[in-house]
Amino acid sequence: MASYSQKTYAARGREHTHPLACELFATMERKQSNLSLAADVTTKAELIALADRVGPFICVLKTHVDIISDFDSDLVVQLQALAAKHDFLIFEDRKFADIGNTVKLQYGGGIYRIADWAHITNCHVIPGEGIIQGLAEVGMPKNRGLLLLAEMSSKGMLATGEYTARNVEMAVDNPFVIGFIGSRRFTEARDLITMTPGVGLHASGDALGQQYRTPETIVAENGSDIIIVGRGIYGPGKDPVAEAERYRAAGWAAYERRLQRA
Ligand code: 6AU
Repeated sequence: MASYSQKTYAARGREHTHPLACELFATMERKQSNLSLAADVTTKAELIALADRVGPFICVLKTHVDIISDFDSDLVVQLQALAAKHDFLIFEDRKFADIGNTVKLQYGGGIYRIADWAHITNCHVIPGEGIIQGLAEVGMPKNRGLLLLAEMSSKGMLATGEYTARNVEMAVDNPFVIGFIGSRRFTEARDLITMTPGVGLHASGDALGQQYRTPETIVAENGSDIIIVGRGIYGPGKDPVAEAERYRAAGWAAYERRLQRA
């Protein structure tokens, strides 16, 4: 059987069993975009302005709501309006890491009420499978999806070997999991989506251990599905609209090259 990474996003969207994954693939195809913006800005106004400008070029807006100094429920309303206006999904990069009972409370409640508005979130499986079960109890009824952090992009990261392999086993077994954060396609057991951070066309890293690879390496060679780009788009001196279109085009061209190789 051909690898899922050799099929079109459109075909994968038609065949997927998770409605959110179907929606994501359909969005990618409609917008010809496998680009997710990592919007690591620290005020409500900056986040809304950036999402509005870059929205036309992305399939997923990735947020860290706990870095927003003036977070309030109106931000969520505005982000949802922008998601509808520009046709993208929202991924809150919460990286849950506690026992099932605690993450249920963190995901569904608190100030942020993440499960009410984020289509996608992610977790570390360091506590064992209970974390996925806890998150699924809150997220499944709302048609949300979960990504497991099978690998990380930073220098010296510890998610390797057996740990990564256990992530893959847990993902295959749980219908709430739609994919991974990692650098490559991990399994053909079912169609799990890989989203890859640490993508940059120019820089090789930052002063705090981040490491960058190109869309060509990640999508065309490694078989990952979505590139996550932050400072490459909105960093100092950058024009976010021009950079977003550059990364969208580079990500999509790498996907088309991958299909040609199939
Ligand atoms: O492009 P950057 O370096 O400005 O931003 C990368 C974004 C940040 C990180 O929190 C996130 O990607 N990230 C993640 C995610 C998405 O879970 C995992 C990882 O291993 N490395 C990483 O940078 O918002």
